[in-house]
Amino acid sequence: MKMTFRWYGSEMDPIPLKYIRQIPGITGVVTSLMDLPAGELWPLERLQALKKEVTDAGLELEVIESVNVHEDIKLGLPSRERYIDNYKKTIENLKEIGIKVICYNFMPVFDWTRTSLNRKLPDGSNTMSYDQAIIDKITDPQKFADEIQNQTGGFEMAGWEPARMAELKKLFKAYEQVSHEKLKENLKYFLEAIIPVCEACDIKMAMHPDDPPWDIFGLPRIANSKETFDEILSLVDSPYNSITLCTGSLGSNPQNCLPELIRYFGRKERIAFAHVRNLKIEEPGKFYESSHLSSDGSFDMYEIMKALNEVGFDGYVRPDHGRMIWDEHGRAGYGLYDRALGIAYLNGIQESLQKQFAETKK
Ligand code: DNO
Repeated sequence: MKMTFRWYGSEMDPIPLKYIRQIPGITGVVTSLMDLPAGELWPLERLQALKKEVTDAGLELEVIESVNVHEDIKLGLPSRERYIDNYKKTIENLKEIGIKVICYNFMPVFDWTRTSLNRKLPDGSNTMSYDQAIIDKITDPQKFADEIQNQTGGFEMAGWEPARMAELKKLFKAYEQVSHEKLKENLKYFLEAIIPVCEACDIKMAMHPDDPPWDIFGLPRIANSKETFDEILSLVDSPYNSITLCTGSLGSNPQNCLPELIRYFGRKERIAFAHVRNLKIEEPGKFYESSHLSSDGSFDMYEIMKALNEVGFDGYVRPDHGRMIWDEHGRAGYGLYDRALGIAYLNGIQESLQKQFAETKK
């Protein structure tokens, strides 16, 4: 497996590539052109410049997170054709710079959602948290979105693009016509159009699960369990239609057994990318993002890494949401320090697992 780190680009991320290069075991970064609204064609010249910047820093660039899907595609509007066309051309351009995996999601309106970006933990660190009871009381999603954006410390939330956030009312109205079934049909339509291009370009689409893994604000969500992902993979049965196995997203529903999901989809060779992080479930529907350490959260990180090794996972992995520690000022969940600690910890588990596997083979 290749250990990577999410980076938002030199304009949008306070962490310089040279710092990332110094994290032990790192091979590359996962990034995107964050300033481009969903649905735009990604110009080849910009991608070439990005590639050069990353490789000049001694890092690889093989994964994009994310090429966001325009809402009209998810809504199944006639205007989707234009955006699908742009998506296909973007895939072709990404091939030119050696991209192997595109992480994306199909969540209506909101990407990942938290109810606080600044919850103080007893050790003095700050973290993000989620409480369904707070969401259930919200009558004005626009007000909620504004409040969350006020907590970002001046950074744009990934996946909460300003263009999308400015249209919340209109989008909520439009989704009144979209059931879970309809959303699935719209995903099938999208995948049927783009997967042949991915096959030709040798780029895997890796769908990110819903975060949290259930419906919110009455909007339909369709990617959050073994059954739903089984269905998604069968919509277009190609190895290029694959999964980003995000432990934090899937695992916040305790009914999702993470090692089991990894074994199940890993054996089918349909996991292209893994986001490995921990969180602490406080009660059903309520959790906060802990450090990566097993004993700090609700997941057994050893078992997660073991399952990845057992299925011979050779894709990309990255640590995920870190806490804000050591007075760092950065993007919620995406500071340098705690994610680097996460990598060091995952590397430690990985080294011991590999030695154990080698021993048993002797
Ligand atoms: C949050 C991220 C998501 C993810 C997208 C993929 O921290 O994991 O924003 O990048 O859902 O499209």
